[in-house]
Amino acid sequence: MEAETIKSEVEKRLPAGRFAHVLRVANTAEELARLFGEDPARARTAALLHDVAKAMPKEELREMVLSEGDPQKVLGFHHELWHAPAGALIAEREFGIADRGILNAIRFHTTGRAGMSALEQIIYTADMIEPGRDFPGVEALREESRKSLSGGVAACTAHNLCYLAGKRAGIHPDTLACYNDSLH
Ligand code: DGI
Ligand code: FE
Ligand code: FE
Ligand code: FE
Repeated sequence: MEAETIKSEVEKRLPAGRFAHVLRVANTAEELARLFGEDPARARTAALLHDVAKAMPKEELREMVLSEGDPQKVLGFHHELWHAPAGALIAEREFGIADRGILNAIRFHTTGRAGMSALEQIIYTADMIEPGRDFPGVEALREESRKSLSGGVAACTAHNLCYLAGKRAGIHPDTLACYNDSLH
């Protein structure tokens, strides 16, 4: 599927505000890919699809995740986490994406994980630093992310962990593993 076709198919599945976020993530991901010598086209495709499942009803997301047996065990955590593995499945089954690297970038964009590939790091950070994000501290995350991919992930994952602990949210093992892995 061409990038333009993916874009218009994703647009049909998302409210306008969420689709605008997706386009900003796509531009940011392409920019980071160029900066760090990664393939901008793969970054764009992964970014366009990263939130493709975001507007699906909770019960549909649950069914989708259960269809692969919940290997990452996300269903025991907040339903905000479910759209990431569900999105990877939709990208594969409905958009015909066969590139495992792209599928994993979608799958792990919310939690991150230990040992992320460059593409996974690009999507994880682009999602946090896209120009529409305006939470306190985002400017420091932008600076770190443009210096190095691993530094960007380290800054973003530390920020996430504090944010989640601050509201007493359950921390997924991949979120924790991403943070610990970022320390060395
Ligand atoms: O889909 P987006 O809003 O663009 O961003 P996202 O998919 O990165 O994150 C969605 C939400 O998931 C965000 O509010 C942070 C939250 N989140 C990330 N890791 C964890 C988490 N929530 C819980 N409870 N536990 C986690 O480990
Ligand atoms: Fe997301
Ligand atoms: Fe994210
Ligand atoms: Fe997103």
